Amino acid sequence: MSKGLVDLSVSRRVLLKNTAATAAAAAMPSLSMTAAAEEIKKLEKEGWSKHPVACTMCGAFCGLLAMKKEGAVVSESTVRIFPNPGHPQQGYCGRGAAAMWVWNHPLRLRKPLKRVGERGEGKFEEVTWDEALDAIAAKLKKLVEANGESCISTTSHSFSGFSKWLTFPLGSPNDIGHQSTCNLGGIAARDWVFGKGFSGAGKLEPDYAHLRYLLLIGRSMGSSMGALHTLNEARACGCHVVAIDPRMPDIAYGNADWVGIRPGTDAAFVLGLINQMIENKTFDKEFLIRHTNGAYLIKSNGTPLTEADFRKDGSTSVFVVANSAGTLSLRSVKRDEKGAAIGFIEDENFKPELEFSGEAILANGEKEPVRTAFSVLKKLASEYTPEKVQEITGIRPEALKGIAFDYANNKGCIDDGWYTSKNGTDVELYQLICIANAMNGNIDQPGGLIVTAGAGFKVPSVAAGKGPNGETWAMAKEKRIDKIVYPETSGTYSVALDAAVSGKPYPIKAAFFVGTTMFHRQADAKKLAENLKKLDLVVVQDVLPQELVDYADYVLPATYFMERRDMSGVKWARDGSIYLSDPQLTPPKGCEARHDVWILLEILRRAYPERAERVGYKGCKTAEEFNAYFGAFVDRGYKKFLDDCEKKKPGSAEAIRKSISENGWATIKTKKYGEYPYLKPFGTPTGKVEIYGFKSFSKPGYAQAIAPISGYIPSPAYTQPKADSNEFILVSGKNCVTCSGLNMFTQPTRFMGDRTVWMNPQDAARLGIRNGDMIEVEGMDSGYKANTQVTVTKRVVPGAVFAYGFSGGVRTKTLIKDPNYQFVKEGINSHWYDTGYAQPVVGNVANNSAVRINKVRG
Ligand SMILES: Nc1nc2c(c(=O)[nH]1)N[C@H]1C(S)=C(S)[C@@H](COP(=O)(O)OP(=O)(O)OC[C@H]3O[C@@H](n4cnc5c(=O)[nH]c(N)nc54)[C@H](O)[C@@H]3O)O[C@H]1N2
Ligand SMILES: Nc1nc2c(c(=O)[nH]1)N[C@H]1C(S)=C(S)[C@@H](COP(=O)(O)OP(=O)(O)OC[C@H]3O[C@@H](n4cnc5c(=O)[nH]c(N)nc54)[C@H](O)[C@@H]3O)O[C@H]1N2
Ligand code: SF4
Ligand SMILES: [Mo]
Repeated sequence: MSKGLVDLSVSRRVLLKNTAATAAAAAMPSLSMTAAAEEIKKLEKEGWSKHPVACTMCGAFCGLLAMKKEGAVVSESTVRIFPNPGHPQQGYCGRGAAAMWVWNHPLRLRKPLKRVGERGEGKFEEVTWDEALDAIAAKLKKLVEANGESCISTTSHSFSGFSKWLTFPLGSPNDIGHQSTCNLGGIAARDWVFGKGFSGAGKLEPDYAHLRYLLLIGRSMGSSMGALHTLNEARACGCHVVAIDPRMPDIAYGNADWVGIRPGTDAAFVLGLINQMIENKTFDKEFLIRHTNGAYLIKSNGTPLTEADFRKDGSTSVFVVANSAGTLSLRSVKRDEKGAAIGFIEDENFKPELEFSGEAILANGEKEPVRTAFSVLKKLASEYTPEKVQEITGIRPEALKGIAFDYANNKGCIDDGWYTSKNGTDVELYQLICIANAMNGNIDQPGGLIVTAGAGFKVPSVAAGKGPNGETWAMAKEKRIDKIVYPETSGTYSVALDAAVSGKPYPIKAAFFVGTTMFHRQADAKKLAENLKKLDLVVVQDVLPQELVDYADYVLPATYFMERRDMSGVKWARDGSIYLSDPQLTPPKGCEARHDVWILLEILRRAYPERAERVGYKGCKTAEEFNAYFGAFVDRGYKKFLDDCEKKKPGSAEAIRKSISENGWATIKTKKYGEYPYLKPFGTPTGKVEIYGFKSFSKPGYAQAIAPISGYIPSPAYTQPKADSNEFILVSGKNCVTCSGLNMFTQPTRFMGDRTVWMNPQDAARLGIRNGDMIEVEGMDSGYKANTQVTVTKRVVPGAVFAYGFSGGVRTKTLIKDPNYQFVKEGINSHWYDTGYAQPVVGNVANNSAVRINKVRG
């Protein structure tokens, strides 16, 4: 052990002691927002009413509080937005604060529109709801009759809870989410390391409130306000934050460090970090032996040694470890009669060797060289010396060593990421990040990467073949289309778009876009436009005239979160909590916006009344009638939830009801640390944290696509730029004031938004470019050219340029006439340049791209 490094056997004891302190910390109120709380109180005294809101200005569902001046005309000054004090995911960023700038926005979609020109031309005429809904329903019916239900698709960003109300009762499996452009890289990585049930959004999270040291690798934090607020509690107690990013994220304006990295090279950095931990013996050896598959034996072909290898009737789910004497012991997951993992079958007294290598005698008598999974990791990591890491990433050896020291010494955590659709190598990267967390032994421990507690709150809803009132029906026989191409995806909508052109694996004819920009979401804007033109029916439900509307046959004005009631589990919180969103606003005068689900169910009812009845829907004329129909599900879910809570703990229902009515949220279940995988198995084949992913061997072709563990792979998604030339990697990301599909249209964004491209002074000097110059951004792979302004700043590393996503570059043709809103057309959209490359098997896409920066003369 090197001098000065912590002895982990000691730190484990310290950690245990810390658990008591942690419980106390959990009971403490979160960072006080005194000024806001006082202002809220003052307004209440003056007769303003409180309305808790789950914000979807960016789709993170943070807790806000809308204060409404009762009796006054609704406007930005009579409905004021605050953080909801004490909320487990307390929001309030520049975007959330701008929520009321959307409500009566001059560009707000107010009436149903019917396309009168070509797709993409943006020529529309206003029609009535009946005209629009009847025409869409008739077309839908025709398409279903000719092609079957599966030709109808829906997609969304934050509203898949809505979009599925068309596809599922219709019988189509094709409600396909946005994940391939967002968090799919991270989901798949967690699937590989922690397994099914532990990979979805919010299930595994850094224990933000109790972190001692946080490493952010391609995670800006400032864009996810609720988590940042919680993290700030830990920062106030001394948690140090380091961001590894090609551009300096806002969080580094405070006491956090920024370490610049060449885009797409992060795997080399993480392997270098793991290598340092192994060389300095600062990794948690005990944790690796007991709670990961590090000691499990691997054969020469890379597959795990199982009982089936040396016993004819042996199982392939029973794995093998060896001790230093070469004695073998078997390990497997204990399952109940339904197959659910409930524990481990292993000899606890057996001491496996973490670095064993030797020969196993197989059932057929042959000798097979074996070594442990950890040995494979160690060998791979050993190639990533600090000097090698510098060569690949540009990070200085001292910086790597310092981070490795602090990370181990503080038992830190590496954020497992959110937006993870960058370079087409994201699954492997986030897999390594999960493994590096295991190296620190801080899984499900205070201040580590934890399994969050769920509240268990469910509202009766629609699923494939199942209605909210217990109805059942047969779905179309086809599998969800993206799952055919990418079996491990949780949503790759580009497959549906491609099928509109190719008819493969089967034809898609109609697309319903329920709250998603598409042009700012989806890589390869050119292909998107072409695909949209090939569909037989395109319907867009939105609040504002995104570029996508120009391709719609019908544009339907939807209400937004400030105008509807909703109740659900708090998304990004350690403790299981529920929220009520209760803003009580109606659309402004002259705006005929309707609830997204009403729109979808009306279309279904007009085409197939009996299928709408599958979800108990017989038609609602007014918004009130619909709110009664849809709200009844929430009420039923809430009542059942309260009844269940009361049964489990008498008196709890009243406490929850009180908390919900006073605060808009209630915490139901407190997180218990140290459960996974100590007492309960993860969802992996071994039930352990898999530092070597056995999932790679679960299906043919998987291991070729996603190896059990990978080294640095240069991005296959774009042409690698030449060094010291005018070629760059274009990266994007978000910030805490602007840049989201809704927010990009608001007046605050006009003045605070950054629609420029950032370039390092070193590159700018070489190219003769000055701050504020106009430059031409030319796609090296796409060929697309557009001009924009440049910001010359040290906040981006040499060789990379940065532009915010959802920040300008809107090309809507006719619906944006107001001179005050021309600013949304400024700047670039990074999807003009990326290639749409998706990783095989998983289907996550890469949004980074390669561009040439040309100086504009004149
Ligand atoms: N402003 C804003 N905030 C949002 C949203 C929004 O639309 N707008 N949406 C919400 C959603 S849907 C999500 S998923 C979360 C995302 O929340 P985060 O994941 O925290 O935020 P991003 O800004 O997307 O972070 C991506 C970071 O990766 C960096 N990056 C790009 N390429 C590379 C690379 O190759 N290597 C490394 N190391 N870094 C790289 C970018 O510079 C950026 O700082 O934000 C939520 N908050
Ligand atoms: N270059 C680049 N690309 C990215 C990212 C990036 O950082 N950089 N981020 C990626 C990520 S993480 C994600 S999640 C995706 C997100 O991509 P999008 O799905 O486009 O996400 P949003 O910004 O949430 O867009 C929401 C849309 O819904 C509309 N809307 C808002 N509320 C409602 C409502 O209640 N009903 C209806 N019908 N419409 C509504 C808004 O006006 C807006 O058009 O983009 C991905 N693409
Ligand atoms: S991060 Fe901001 S915009 Fe996004 S949900 Fe939270 S408060 Fe709203
Ligand atoms: Mo996202």
